[in-house]
Parts: sequence; C-alpha cells; structure tokens
Amino acid sequence: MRRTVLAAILAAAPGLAARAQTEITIQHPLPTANSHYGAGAMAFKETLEKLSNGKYHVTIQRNDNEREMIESVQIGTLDFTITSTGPVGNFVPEVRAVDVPFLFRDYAHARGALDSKVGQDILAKFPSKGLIGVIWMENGFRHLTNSRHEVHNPADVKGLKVRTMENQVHMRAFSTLGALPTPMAFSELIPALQQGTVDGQENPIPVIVANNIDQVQKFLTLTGHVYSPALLIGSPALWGRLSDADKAMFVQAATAARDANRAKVTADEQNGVAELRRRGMDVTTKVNTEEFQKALAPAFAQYEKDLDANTLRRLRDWKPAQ
Ligand code: EAX
Repeated sequence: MRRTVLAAILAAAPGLAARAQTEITIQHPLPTANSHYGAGAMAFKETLEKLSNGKYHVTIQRNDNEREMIESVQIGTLDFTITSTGPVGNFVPEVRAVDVPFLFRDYAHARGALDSKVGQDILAKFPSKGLIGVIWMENGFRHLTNSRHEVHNPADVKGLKVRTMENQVHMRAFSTLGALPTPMAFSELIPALQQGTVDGQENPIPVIVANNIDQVQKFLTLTGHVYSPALLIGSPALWGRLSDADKAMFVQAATAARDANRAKVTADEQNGVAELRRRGMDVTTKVNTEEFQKALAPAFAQYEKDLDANTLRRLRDWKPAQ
C-alpha cells in the first residue's frame, strides 16, 4: 500500500525528488558585498551549488558575534561560519599558537605554514571539541588604530585602552606593552569607539576599510603586530551526515572560498591604506618593529610556557619547499 502511495505522490509531482534541496547556512561577521569574508562565502556558495547541481542551496548571513557563531555551529543550529581565530582558542586551545604576535614573517609564510602539515595538525584538534575545522582562511595582518595620538613606538601605546578580541594571547601582548586591553566581540566594537569606552582597536586593513572604522578612529599605525588567520568551521551534525562524494564537494567549495578570500585580502592590502588616507586617517607607516618585539619579550617567554612550544617552532620555522 505505502509503495503505491509514494509512487502516486512522485508521479503527481514530477521532479519532486530532483527539486529536493538541502539548505546550508553560512554566517560571517562582515558585509558580504565588499569584504574578504564575503568574497569567500560567495565562492563557497557558487562552487557548492554548481558542483551539486543544486542539491545544496547556500544562504549567506551576517552575524558580527564570532563567539556566538562558533557556539551555534557546535550545537548544530548553524552549518558553517567564517570567523577569525580571535575567540576560537577558547574552544580549541591549540589554535592559540597561531595568534602569537610577530610569529609569521609575511603573507606567504602564514598561508604556507597553515596549509602545511602543522596547520592541518591543528585542524585535527577540532572534532574532539565538537567542531570541524574545514580549512584555514585569512583575516590579515592586524594594525593599531586609536583616537588619541600618533603611535610610533611601544611607549606610545602605554595607557591606551585598546579593544582586543576575546583572545588571551592578544590580551597578554597589549598588557605587556602597558596598554589596557579591553576584550569584546566585534559586534560591540563600533559603539565602544563611538562612545569613547575604548581609545583604540586593532584589525587588518580589510576589516578597517569594510567597516568604515576610519569614521570613529583618527590615527592608524601599520604595526602589523600579529597575523590574524580565519577559519571555515563546520558543524559535526551536518558533516557527519555527508556522503564521501558530497564531502569532497564541500572541501572543493571550501578551497574556492579560501582562495577568493585570500585574493581579496591581497587586493585590499594594496589599496586599503591609500583609501583610508583618502578618507582622512592620519597613517603612520614607519614603525620600529624591533622595538615592539623587544618590548614583547616577557610575553613571548610566557607563550613558550603556556602554548605548545613544538607547534610554535614548526609554525615560526616553516619555509617553502626548495
Ligand atoms: O574577523 O573581532 C575582530 O576584530 C575580527 O578581526 C573581526 O571580527 C573579523
């Protein structure tokens, strides 16, 4: 009897099976139209929908609370998030190693190290914490902005109330410099800057440009004090249901997302500083990096104790294959 009814339903609605779509939702904290995460999310959507012939339909949403998104992915109410590693170390402690200031020499070093075995070994720590670290993406090298004065050396940072991400590694760095690190979610940042609750913040050029942070901050110093990785994190509830063939499609879509995201960061890095100057920011480009690194020595010593020293060494010493 049941088989007949099912046959009748399928006959009555031709293409019903073909139209059966699985909805996938991905969230990230930046404007989709013009941001490096938005470029990644769009590439993920286009690639997965194309490869699956429409079996999967991807909806992109903005949510500027990264900790919240990670929690939603963990409990399965959200399928994917693109997030900076900012709060991720609170879920997967091994990730904190990648947040150490001045760890990566440049973009090629960061991208190469994270895509190599040491980066994959860190992603392998996610499932036991109820998350799938699908692929490393990119936020960019972080620079300091503030509303008080130009910053040229570590002494200029002393006493500044600086918003940091909810990230122990970054907070230690700023307190070591004599600043007053004030952790908060990205969603609270602009109001805090508008109300003067904090004097400054630090973010990559693409984030500063995409969120018009120049409207609430006068001074930008290209400290490049830390490379900020990003991640595409998936829900184990969804990931565990995928066939191997479908998983391969998701991995291909994730790779397309990473490549589009990194290409947008590269473009923003080339044009962003000139754009921020055009918008009226006072930009300090000459920074005595050695002085900042010297001032951070006590923090580096603590990181060697608190974090996995071998992972730090593998990340720091990574070089492209000759
Ligand atoms: O991931 O919170 C931050 O400062 C992050 O850089 C931002 O959410 C983009």
